[in-house]
Amino acid sequence: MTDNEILVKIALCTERGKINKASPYPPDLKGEDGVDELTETALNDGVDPNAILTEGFMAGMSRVGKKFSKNEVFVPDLLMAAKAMTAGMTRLKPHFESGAAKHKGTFIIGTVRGDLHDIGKYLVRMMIEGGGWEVIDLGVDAAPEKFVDAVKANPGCAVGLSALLTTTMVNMEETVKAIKAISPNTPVIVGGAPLTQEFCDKIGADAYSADPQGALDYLDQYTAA
Ligand code: B1M
Repeated sequence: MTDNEILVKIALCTERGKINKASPYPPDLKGEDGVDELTETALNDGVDPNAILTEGFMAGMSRVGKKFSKNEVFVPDLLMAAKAMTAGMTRLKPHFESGAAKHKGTFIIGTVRGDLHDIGKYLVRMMIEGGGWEVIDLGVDAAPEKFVDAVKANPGCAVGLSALLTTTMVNMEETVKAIKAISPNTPVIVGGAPLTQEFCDKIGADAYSADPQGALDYLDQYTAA
């Protein structure tokens, strides 16, 4: 296989959620190599780790993310793509640590104080990781101080807040204010089922996104500006 052929295959397997050879999903790719084996082969063949990230994982995640935004695929499809990408990322990680592959920047994400929902946050995290960002996940029920400490430790980062409850979305305001008080230029993106653009504007966040792809698009525009 040429470098280009293997990258096209990695992108396809990421998009389709084909984790490894043993994985029975999706049925039409049963018995074929998945992202795990293809990434190992690519690295052994000397394919540039940055190309594996951008032309493999990012290309696949971008396609599935756009389809999800248009309701052409659903949460399980996104979860499988995220799992497949995670398998490949595990193989690529040592190359990031050695400096052979570069991140676009650091994104800190968490579900706000009082809120234990983390499935949506996980999808946003995976999409943004697949978009070439280093992601620090503060987990669920994350207090404003936790975000503030993470922002202090990662100058130049961007932040994402998730909330699923009408009773916890109000905790976003306090978190946004705490972040802006120590770092006014840190972009803060908010999302979660009960949120609206109007609420985002009201609490002084920089962007609202209804889905993971929108959050990634905002981050990419922000870094390009
Ligand atoms: Co909860 N829950 N829950 N729950 N739960 C909801 C949210 C609810 C709508 C159910 C209902 O009543 N119909 C309701 C909220 C009502 C409201 O506030 N208006 C509710 C409630 C009331 C509660 C409890 C209070 C119930 C109780 O104990 N009485 C309790 C609260 C616990 C707490 O958080 N303190 C509770 C508990 C739970 C479980 C623990 C059982 C479980 C969470 C498990 C987990 O996450 N590990 C749970 C679940 C699973 C749900 C539902 C069924 C599904 C949520 C989900 O994962 N959706 C939900 C009802 C429903 O939505 N049908 C419900 C799938 C996920 C992919 O979507 O999270 O919206 P979502 O994320 C989307 C977008 O919103 C966006 O991208 C994602 C992908 O498209 N997005 C972002 C999310 N974050 C983003 C950030 C961004 C950008 C986009 O930028 C940073």
